[in-house]
Amino acid sequence: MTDLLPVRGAPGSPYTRKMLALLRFRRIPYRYLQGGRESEGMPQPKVRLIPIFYFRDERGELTAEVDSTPIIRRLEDEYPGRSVIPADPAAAFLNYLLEDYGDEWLTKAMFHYRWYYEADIEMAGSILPHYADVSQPDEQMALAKEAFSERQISRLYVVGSNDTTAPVIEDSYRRFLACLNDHLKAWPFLMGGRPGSADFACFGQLTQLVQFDPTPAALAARDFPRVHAWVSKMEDQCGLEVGEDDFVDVDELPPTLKALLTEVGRTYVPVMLANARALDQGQDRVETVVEGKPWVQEPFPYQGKCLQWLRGEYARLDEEDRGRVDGMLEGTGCEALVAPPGQ
Ligand SMILES: N[C@@H](CCC(=O)N[C@@H](CS)C(=O)NCC(=O)O)C(=O)O
Repeated sequence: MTDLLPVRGAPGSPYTRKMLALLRFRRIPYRYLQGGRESEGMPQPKVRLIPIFYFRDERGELTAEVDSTPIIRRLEDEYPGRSVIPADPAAAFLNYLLEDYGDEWLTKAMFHYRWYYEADIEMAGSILPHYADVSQPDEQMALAKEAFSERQISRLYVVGSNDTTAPVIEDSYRRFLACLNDHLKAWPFLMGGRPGSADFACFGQLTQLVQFDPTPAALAARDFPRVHAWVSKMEDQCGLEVGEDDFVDVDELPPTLKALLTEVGRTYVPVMLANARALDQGQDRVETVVEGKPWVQEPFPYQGKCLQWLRGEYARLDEEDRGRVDGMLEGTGCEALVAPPGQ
């Protein structure tokens, strides 16, 4: 039997969709486990999140790993070819930053819309519990709907969705769609002529925002049909043939990517920095201003780590590539992410 890579996930999980589309593009043969029965006997990961990847360790035992960003880098080492990380270190930094923006900022819009508005709560609560097993009786599903919705709504605070931040999140979702729409007029992917991991990260969140949850999906279908089509096409890019030079050239950065970085600088940057400050100072509240509007949330330790990892990527660049990255970030607001402390 071919050695299929087992992956556990669910269709309503943006990170699952990120990774399945990436596996398809990379032509890595996998076995998709949906629900408990299919993954019986599999080891448990340290943190209970999906998607879960089951890799073999050096003794041939299965180990359960979560967290898509490092898993993507491991897949690059274990399965050569059709890379989603540009070979040019400066382009790889851009890709890393936009991947983190997708994973850590766009997910705020995803979680917010799903569990904030009545129509979206109703739809997600009714459908998502069926993904574990579609044959469960209706009565059981009605109970699951209640429990699942209550649990998710009670966790809105984790991503920082609340009455104060709702306008910031919603304005930024719209502006992101506009930026992506403009970029797609000239390029098939965020990273140029072939997709990078950043494309898959943004795609994953958009599978839910653009294709599932009624409030953000209606907005996208009405105003951004091009983005809607892009999301559908991204799902399976296994037929795309790619060349080494197809990633975007950061020394000739398309203005649409500069505009997207400027959008990242407006929202993700101040919130990631304020979160890191609150964590450093042991405060129990993150407070900042985004686009002239207040932002308040509880500190999010995982996103503090994300910022450290991003800074690690920057620190690893040699002097010349760091200069190229600095040139790319100049004037976007993203410089602050990697500025030396105290600046
Ligand atoms: N940083 C992780 C995030 C994964 C994540 O947040 N997964 C969500 C579903 S999309 C989850 O498992 N949440 C906990 C739960 O549903 O119980 C990654 O990139 O894989």
